Amino acid sequence: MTSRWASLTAWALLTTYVLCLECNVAAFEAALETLELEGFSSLSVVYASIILAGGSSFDPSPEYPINATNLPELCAVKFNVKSSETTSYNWAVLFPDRETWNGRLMTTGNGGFGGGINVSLITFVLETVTDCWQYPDMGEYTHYGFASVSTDTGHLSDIGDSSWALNNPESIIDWSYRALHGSVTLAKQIVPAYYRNNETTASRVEFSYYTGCATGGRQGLRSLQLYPDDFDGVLAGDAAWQTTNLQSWSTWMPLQNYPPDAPYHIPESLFNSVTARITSLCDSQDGIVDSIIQDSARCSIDYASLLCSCRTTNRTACLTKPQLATLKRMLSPYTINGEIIFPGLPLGSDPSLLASEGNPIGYGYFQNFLYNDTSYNFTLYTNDDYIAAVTSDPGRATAKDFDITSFKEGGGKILMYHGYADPLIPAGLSIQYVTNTLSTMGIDESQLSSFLRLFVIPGMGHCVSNTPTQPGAPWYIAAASQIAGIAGRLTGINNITHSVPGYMDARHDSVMALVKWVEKGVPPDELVATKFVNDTAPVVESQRTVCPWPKVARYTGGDLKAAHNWVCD
Ligand SMILES: *[C@@H]1O[C@H](CO)[C@@H](O)[C@H](O)[C@H]1NC(C)=O
Ligand SMILES: *[C@@H]1O[C@H](CO)[C@@H](O)[C@H](O)[C@H]1NC(C)=O
Ligand SMILES: *[C@@H]1O[C@H](CO)[C@@H](O)[C@H](O)[C@H]1NC(C)=O
Ligand SMILES: *[C@@H]1O[C@H](CO)[C@@H](O)[C@H](O)[C@H]1NC(C)=O
Ligand SMILES: *[C@@H]1O[C@H](CO)[C@@H](O)[C@H](O)[C@H]1NC(C)=O
Ligand SMILES: *[C@@H]1O[C@H](CO)[C@@H](O)[C@H](O)[C@H]1NC(C)=O
Ligand SMILES: *[C@@H]1O[C@H](CO)[C@@H](O)[C@H](O)[C@H]1NC(C)=O
Ligand SMILES: *[C@@H]1O[C@H](CO)[C@@H](O)[C@H](O)[C@H]1NC(C)=O
Ligand SMILES: [Ca+2]
Repeated sequence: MTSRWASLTAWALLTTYVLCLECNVAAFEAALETLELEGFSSLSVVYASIILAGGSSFDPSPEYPINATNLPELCAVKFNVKSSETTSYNWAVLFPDRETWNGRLMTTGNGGFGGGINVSLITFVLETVTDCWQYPDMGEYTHYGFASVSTDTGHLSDIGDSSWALNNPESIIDWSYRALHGSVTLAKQIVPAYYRNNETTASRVEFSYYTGCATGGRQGLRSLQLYPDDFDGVLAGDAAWQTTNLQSWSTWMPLQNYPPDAPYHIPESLFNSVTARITSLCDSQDGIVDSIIQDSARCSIDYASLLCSCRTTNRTACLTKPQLATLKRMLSPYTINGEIIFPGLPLGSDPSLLASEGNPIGYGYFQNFLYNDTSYNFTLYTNDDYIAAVTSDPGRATAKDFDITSFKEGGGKILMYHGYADPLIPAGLSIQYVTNTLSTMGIDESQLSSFLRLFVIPGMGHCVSNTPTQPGAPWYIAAASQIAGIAGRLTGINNITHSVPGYMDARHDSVMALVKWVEKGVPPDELVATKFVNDTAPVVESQRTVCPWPKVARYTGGDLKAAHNWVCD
């Protein structure tokens, strides 16, 4: 009773005295005093500042490696929350100005083991994987009118770097779910306080959304399992939801191709050219020769045709018998005693990134999350390590509480998508999430679900591009991190800010599709993926309808590059 009174008094005081929250540290500190923020013993304001229209980058603590640019006028605030005796996390909000705010919250996630409200570029082997564009992504969402939120999940690191987790179970919990949940819980109270004025005393966040890819996808799915009230809608891409099994498989993969002088070893360039050959074998099986594999699951190849023979003149795209066995293992599910532990990479995905000795994303988990032993590496991996991972599941990171009845009954919607040629997380993992969820909840899988839909996007790689061997594949749906792939951010070519330039609607923009589903009850029966010329907006090269699993887009004739010539079957 007392605390309820205190709370009511606090709200009244806030209404009376904090008529219009200024964008500075002192004002936010004063506002926090008046809010009753139970369970947040130590919460401080790190930074608060106005950014003028057209402005960029704002976080000096530490300076952010790539700036969010072309921002609308907004107030940028960063907070720090103590999460245990030994740990804390940072989180930030970008508040668009009062006239622009759409009444909604958009929270964005992270990538890999990354933290630091950081953009991370991870370079291993010869390829660069971009992931976790928090500040640029947060900036993007303010252009829609969202107040946008993200957290560093309690540490600074690149996506391949898990050294922060060593001997540090509290930080693992922050990374798993605690920092995200805390950030959203606080944002739901602080955001309305910021926008309140003397005419509107009761404004609140009307809808709360989430978008993230890879680890970001896991964060979204885990969050709605543990905290069904945090979000009304979740957009989860290439979701790394099955942490224990994914990390085991990611450690097992390079071991299959090790050591480099073994007869069964496949060098990276050979993986690339063999993937190109497999792609051309599958391409026509969907009826259209367009360098895009429309449905890998329905492609079958004669592996023997990849073997080098005495008649093979081009030795750069054929395999020896032992190499062929390696390739087959990598594209098949990982099994232990006949039980499927993890789906294989679909035909058309290039295993070389994971097959590399330089791949840190698997064994780092065993070093730092599981064993506190930095001498562990992938060459030591055995199936017992998988058992150990599943038994302890550090931080309860694995999103395996499939019964999400309370999220569903609260009206929550989940829009998943997955690159069919993602080389780091097989598309089958998202399919498995859907089938596990629907079967756990007793929902007929043959029906398109009323609250959970998955779009598998042909030819798309990991989160932000098509795979190089399917160069024309339309992949862009304005989902998490994707703007980086079309906006010339790395080169500064143009000033694209958000959504699908020229096509800002719920058919082309997955964020808008999710909002429409949640708020209007209209589910996405199809989306349109876009490919821009040189992956630089706004000139469109082609567009294609993508469909909710298990439907697949079928060509009906006419211009291959026009979405209306593809229908969901
Ligand atoms: C980001 O912006 C800040 C402030 O304008 C500037 O000092 C910094 O050099 C920029 N960083 C990059 C990577 O462009
Ligand atoms: C971003 O990640 C890099 C690489 O791990 C790290 O050195 C840097 O401190 C991080 N920056 C921020 C702002 O988090
Ligand atoms: C790793 O270190 C932490 C902190 O010292 C400890 O709580 C945890 O039990 C350790 N894990 C193992 C497997 O030794
Ligand atoms: C608050 O009310 C006063 C008097 O009605 C008005 O002049 C002022 O603009 C209002 N302030 C805000 C922030 O709405
Ligand atoms: C051999 O195959 C590779 C990979 O498919 C291809 O790039 C290359 O052009 C081929 N070389 C010749 C001489 O055909
Ligand atoms: C892996 O660890 C073993 C045992 O510590 C060591 O002998 C080996 O050189 C390491 N291999 C790699 C590739 O790091
Ligand atoms: C964005 O770029 C376009 C074309 O380069 C230019 O016309 C426009 O003025 C730019 N807008 C801003 C806000 O810089
Ligand atoms: C695409 O890139 C090529 C080669 O760099 C260039 O010649 C062409 O003008 C670009 N097209 C567009 C639409 O930007
Ligand atoms: Ca095709």
